[in-house]
Amino acid sequence: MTICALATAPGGALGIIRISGPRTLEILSHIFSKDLKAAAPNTIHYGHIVEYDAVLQHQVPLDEVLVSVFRAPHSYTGEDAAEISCHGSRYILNKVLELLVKNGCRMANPGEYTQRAFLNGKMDLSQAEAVADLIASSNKATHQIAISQLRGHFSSELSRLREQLLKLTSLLELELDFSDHEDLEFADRSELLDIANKINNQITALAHSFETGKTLKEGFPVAIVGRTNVGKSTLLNKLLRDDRAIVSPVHGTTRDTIEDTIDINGVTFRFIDTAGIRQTTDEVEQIGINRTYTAIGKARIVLWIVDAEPTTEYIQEMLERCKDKSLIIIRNKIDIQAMSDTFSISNSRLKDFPTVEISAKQGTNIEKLEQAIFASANISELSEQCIIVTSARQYHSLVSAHNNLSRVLSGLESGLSGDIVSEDLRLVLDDLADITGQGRILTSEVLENIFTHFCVGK
Ligand SMILES: Nc1nc2c(ncn2[C@@H]2O[C@H](COP(=O)(O)OP(=O)(O)OP(=O)(O)O)[C@@H](O)[C@H]2O)c(=O)[nH]1
Ligand SMILES: [Mg+2]
Repeated sequence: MTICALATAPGGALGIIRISGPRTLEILSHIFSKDLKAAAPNTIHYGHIVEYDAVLQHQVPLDEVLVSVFRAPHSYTGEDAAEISCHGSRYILNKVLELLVKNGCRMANPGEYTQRAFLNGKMDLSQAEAVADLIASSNKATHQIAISQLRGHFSSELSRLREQLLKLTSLLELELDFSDHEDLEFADRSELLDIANKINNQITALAHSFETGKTLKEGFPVAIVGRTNVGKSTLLNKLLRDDRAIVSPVHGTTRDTIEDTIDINGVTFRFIDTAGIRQTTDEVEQIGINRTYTAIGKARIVLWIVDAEPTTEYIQEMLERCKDKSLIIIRNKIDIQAMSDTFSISNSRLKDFPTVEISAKQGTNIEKLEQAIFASANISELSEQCIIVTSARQYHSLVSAHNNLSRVLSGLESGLSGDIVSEDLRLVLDDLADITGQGRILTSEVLENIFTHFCVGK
């Protein structure tokens, strides 16, 4: 079936309509001023989209366009395909789509072009998912991950793992083949264990990268916490360069959490301003403070703001709450008060945390703070080759591979017979194959799940 869709967002100066399928050029020829049926691959044709006017009884031009022609298999989908660059008028674009449908096209489903590209072997499933990530990428980090996956770095890593698994399988088979010959030694199981362990480590590392991938997509959560009136909301506004939260000298101004994102060095951080921590009998304020604790729980990085030396009990409480977080201590309001220099020294428990002195109000040292936040996120420079798993589907396959491989490992350790271990090994291979979709029969449900998240036209 030949499909068509608008590939660009409405409202621009130009609009691009994509067509793909065996009848592309024939259908186009009905509505274009030139016959394109014999058009050469990778050529661009200038002309008019025309429609028949029943009153005038002849064809009238609808728009002046450029048509790019691609021939199978050298197109995005692997089929005959074309792109019409029209003027961006909603009327024109709808009309062209209407004409295409009238002449035999069907409107494409979300992601249908990419789905066809996958089915025609132009890319594997992990690359197809990277296409959606690339379109959705909003910062340097997520762009880098998507482009790396699209270029097949993840796929090659998976095929390396597959090779090692096949090696393991053949060593096990060797063991089986010779097990009847009592005078021959079995394949050395410690060597097999060694290989299996290495594969398992690589799979685990890939599965772990999902957490980072998710965080990079959604933004690193950074909670801004401290006592009332220390300048948390002022700092949030400064970081966002926007008057987002109410600032006032009244203690307990912020009741609810307020959050928004900014990019630092191409990575998105999500800042969460919270209610100030203090003893209170106000019921609503207490709910707000409980939310502050929840925000700390969810954060990766905590900015703890102080405008005076904190008490021992307060330090104890905060360190307890921020146990597994990256903690940055911020001394605010340096414009009005030089805090006692002994503050970080006298409290030896705070000595090892990065400390930044700022004036949130005047914007002093905000950039220094941003760099401290970036450093705390501990994102090693994302290289061009970096592999970070961003799809939940891929993550689940990796977890399943890890579980099956764990059974292989314990089977090898406990001296289980080779054919039983091989069974589990086969499951690991299947799990990895699920990620790329290669050599697997995928149900239409699986495919639909992947491609419905795409936009129409991609
Ligand atoms: N001089 C000076 N004043 C500041 C600075 N930062 C904040 N303030 C003032 O301190 C007061 C409290 O600021 P907020 O940002 O509302 O403090 P908060 O921590 O959000 O307070 P709560 O929401 O009540 O917990 C306001 O009057 C701010 O103008 C600073 O760096 N220097
Ligand atoms: Mg506030």
